[in-house]
Amino acid sequence: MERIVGLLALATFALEVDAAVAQTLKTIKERGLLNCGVSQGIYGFSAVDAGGSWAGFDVDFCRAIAAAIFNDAGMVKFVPLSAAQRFASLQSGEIDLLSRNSTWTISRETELGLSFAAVTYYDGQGFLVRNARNVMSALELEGAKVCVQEGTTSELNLADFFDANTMTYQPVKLASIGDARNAYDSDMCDALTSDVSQLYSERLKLANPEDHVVLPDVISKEPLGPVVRQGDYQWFNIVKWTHFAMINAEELGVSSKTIEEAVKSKNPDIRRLVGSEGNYGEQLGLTRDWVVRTVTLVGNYGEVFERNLGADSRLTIPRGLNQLWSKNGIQYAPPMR
Ligand SMILES: N[C@@H](CCC(=O)N[C@@H](CS)C(=O)NCC(=O)O)C(=O)O
Repeated sequence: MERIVGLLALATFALEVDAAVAQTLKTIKERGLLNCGVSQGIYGFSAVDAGGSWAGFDVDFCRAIAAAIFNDAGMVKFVPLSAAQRFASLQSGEIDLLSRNSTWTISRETELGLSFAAVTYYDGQGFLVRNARNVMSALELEGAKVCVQEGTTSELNLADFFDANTMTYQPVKLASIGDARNAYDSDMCDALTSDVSQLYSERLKLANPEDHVVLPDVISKEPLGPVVRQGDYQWFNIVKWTHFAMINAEELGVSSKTIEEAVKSKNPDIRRLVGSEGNYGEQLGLTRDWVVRTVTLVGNYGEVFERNLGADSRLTIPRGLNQLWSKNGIQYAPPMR
């Protein structure tokens, strides 16, 4: 008996703890808006388009979460953040979610009290240089002045790369991506370093993009993904499983164009994904049809990739590592059952 009482007490305690920490979703619902931190302007990831709306891969991830919660992908307040501001903004509660080309590293979890929920984009660091410099590899950058943004993994990897290859360099550290690009464009630096995807995007903004090339060297692993505060497992799961649901949707051929058939499908994997079977959405604190909402209003992973970064965009970045595991990439989602 004592044991049962003990267990009940433990269960009640667990529920109380759950209720105490599972506040993020509740706060967002009460506010009627998701506060989502994005970068200040990286074409393809998060930038304000000609019509004045935020657009991009990271922006669409915020919208996917808003769609799952509100059945309205527009219920997002985008908060543009520099590299140096981004984690403090999440820690202080100014934003609910950080979706801003941020690299998953151990110290960002152990020192900052944050958790990366998924890897939405597998990237690596590279260098952008002028064609006129006539170099084929980053190993030829001895003595170069390199523009880099402060407070990033790029700054740290840059130092490691030159050290490891016993080469000298001069870092030129800038606070914003705009400053870094302008410094490079006005010849203050011989090279600009950042995540390769961002270099492609920055290249488009230079005065003469065709005069610049992204070198083939990739000097680091940059797994980029959404970040939340530690302690709220419900919110962590919503963010993580929204990404997984978008991957699973692509794998199962469920897209914004096929969602109506998917809802009527007899395939058990699709039935569980769209909520015709099982109750995973409600278990997350959402609705049974949360994935239908996300896929209808924003798309599956492949649609979001192609629209913002791939074949349907100005960047035309190949899927590469971000292809599904079943097509030789490494994007892989656990099953939904
Ligand atoms: N993935 C790296 C780099 C991320 C980063 O902030 N890169 C810069 C350089 S392109 C950037 O995105 N800046 C955009 C901004 O400041 O809005 C990290 O997490 O530290």
